[in-house]
Amino acid sequence: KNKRMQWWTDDTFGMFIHWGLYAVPAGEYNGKSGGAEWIMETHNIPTAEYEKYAAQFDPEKFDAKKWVAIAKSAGAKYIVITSKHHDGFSLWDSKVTKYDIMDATPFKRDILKELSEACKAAGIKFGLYHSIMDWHQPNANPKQKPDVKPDFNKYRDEYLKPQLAELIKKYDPTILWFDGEWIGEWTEEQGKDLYNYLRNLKPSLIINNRIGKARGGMEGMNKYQDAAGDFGTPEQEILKTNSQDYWESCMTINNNWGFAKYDHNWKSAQVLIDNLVDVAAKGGNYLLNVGPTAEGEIPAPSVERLGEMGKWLDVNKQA
Ligand code: FUL
Repeated sequence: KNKRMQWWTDDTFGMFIHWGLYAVPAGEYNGKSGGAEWIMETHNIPTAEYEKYAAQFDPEKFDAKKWVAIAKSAGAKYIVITSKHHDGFSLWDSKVTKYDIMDATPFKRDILKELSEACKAAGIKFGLYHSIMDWHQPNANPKQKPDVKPDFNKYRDEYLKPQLAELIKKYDPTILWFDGEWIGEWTEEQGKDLYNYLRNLKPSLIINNRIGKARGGMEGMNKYQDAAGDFGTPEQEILKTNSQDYWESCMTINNNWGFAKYDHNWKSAQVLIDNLVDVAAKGGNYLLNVGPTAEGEIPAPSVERLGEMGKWLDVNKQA
């Protein structure tokens, strides 16, 4: 087994955070419910209109220490937060765009900086989710500007890679969790190149299999050998049997990843604990998601359930 992966397998349990401009509409557009972090696509919101959410993103209650304390209370050992989701908005002060937390919002606080520092202080590992698909970059999205021919390689070389280099340099993530790899422009070869590029910048990095194209649907495990990435990514499901391959099930506590005000379908603490136990017994990791509000708070039903998981873990701790 791989030494680089040791801490990750030992840690078993992480907290996923989906946060961005989509927290502002919170699953409602023009009086219609639907979508959360996908709302731009769900309601076909024009870019210029979606961009306006940035001016409203002012999460006064955001407190990185509090979020990290919530993760700790659950017994989670690492955090993975969306540096950029499919909507293309960056939660840190990125040098290659103005579509970020410092330049486009009244908040003007570097969320990744605050959170990475709070994690470090608390002994929680810090990881980043980063979408390859980008609905905001004209070169990555053909829908963007009909008069411009998208140049995906330009997006990859002059935007995606520089952003990732910034993230590694500034926030020293332990995990990079890719997504949005299913777009036609992205290939397994590009995934391998990017993987090597990133490991070269930080050799100890752990990277999911969505950096390449090997993932078989929501089950998330590789369809072929020698695929790019270090671990499989079942989504909203748990493997039926034990696997020798590295894998991590990511799941929501309610139905959505991003905050959606209409979504009250919270799983019970018991179900969440059962899932964690099931995943751990089958040799996997469990990445459990929270979707903070536009005010900067992790919803109370999530906080409660995470706390109950932590209490259960304390009582049932294995040697
Ligand atoms: C999916 C994404 O499209 C969802 O928005 C979410 O980020 C989930 C973890 O991965 O494929």
